[in-house]
Amino acid sequence: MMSIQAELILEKVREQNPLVHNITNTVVTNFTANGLLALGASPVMAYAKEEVADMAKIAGAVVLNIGTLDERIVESMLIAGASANKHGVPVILDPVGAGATPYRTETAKMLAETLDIAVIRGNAAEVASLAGENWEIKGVDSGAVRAGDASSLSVKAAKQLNTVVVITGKTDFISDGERLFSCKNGHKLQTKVTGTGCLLSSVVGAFCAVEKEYVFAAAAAAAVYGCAAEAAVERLNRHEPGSFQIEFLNKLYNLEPKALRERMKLEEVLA
Ligand code: ATP
Ligand code: TZP
Ligand code: MG
Ligand code: MG
Repeated sequence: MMSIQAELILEKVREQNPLVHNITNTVVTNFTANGLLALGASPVMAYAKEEVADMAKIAGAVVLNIGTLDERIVESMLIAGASANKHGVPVILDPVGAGATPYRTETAKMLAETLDIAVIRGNAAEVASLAGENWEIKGVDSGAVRAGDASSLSVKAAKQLNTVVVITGKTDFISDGERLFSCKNGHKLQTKVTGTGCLLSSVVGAFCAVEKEYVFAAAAAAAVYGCAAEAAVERLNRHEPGSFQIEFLNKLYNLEPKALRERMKLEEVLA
């Protein structure tokens, strides 16, 4: 059973300060940029079709997030993704709301089929819709999910889509179709702040920029992220979303290796 060096990968992000090119949604743009900065990465948001190929080429990772889609964004995503693929830059896909409307589902599928995607990160219903299954979804939020279902779905989707898949929820599952990791870190206050899933997808991008074994990068990102959330909650006087959001950014910034070692609940499980 493999143990993942999350601490070392986090250290590399902080040292190397990778450029993460995000084509993301209008809801989470500022939170994503601040979260990546706090973590030690260098965020850039660039959408114009005239420049996305050039930006993707020099980035450490490209994150495509379909949260507030339109025709122009899709065109830019295809150009950025093709450039990233050509230059060996990992592409992360967040299929926000796939399954909720046909446009989202079809666009997410088309991106996953057209581009070489390193990691897909979504909730269970979103990933299910990419794998051709129909799970309950309301807007961008996942319906009730049983952990057993999400774990086998992550393996199935990773095989089918030939990529690493991260399904988040109370327990996160990370699989490349062969190996499967579970991560039990995190706090339910994360579900009360919009963009915590989207930011995680960009954090996965930062980790993939410094660790080429993408299944390890993605698992480490999920663990670091969940541990930062737990440590943030411990600093709150009251468990409320507004102050949690701020403390969470603080903990992405200053989560210490020792705290990570002590908290981390990341393990390999049988696929
Ligand atoms: P959704 O829209 O369904 O909330 P999302 O894209 O926002 O999906 P989440 O599944 O909420 O993404 O995951 C974001 C982060 O929150 C992950 O780090 C995940 O581990 C954590 N998380 C989500 N739900 C819980 C929970 N009930 N308890 C602990 N951590 C959670
Ligand atoms: N609507 C379109 S995108 C978006 C909303 C509310 C943000 C979703 O963010 P997350 O990270 O999936 O909670
Ligand atoms: Mg959420
Ligand atoms: Mg989401």
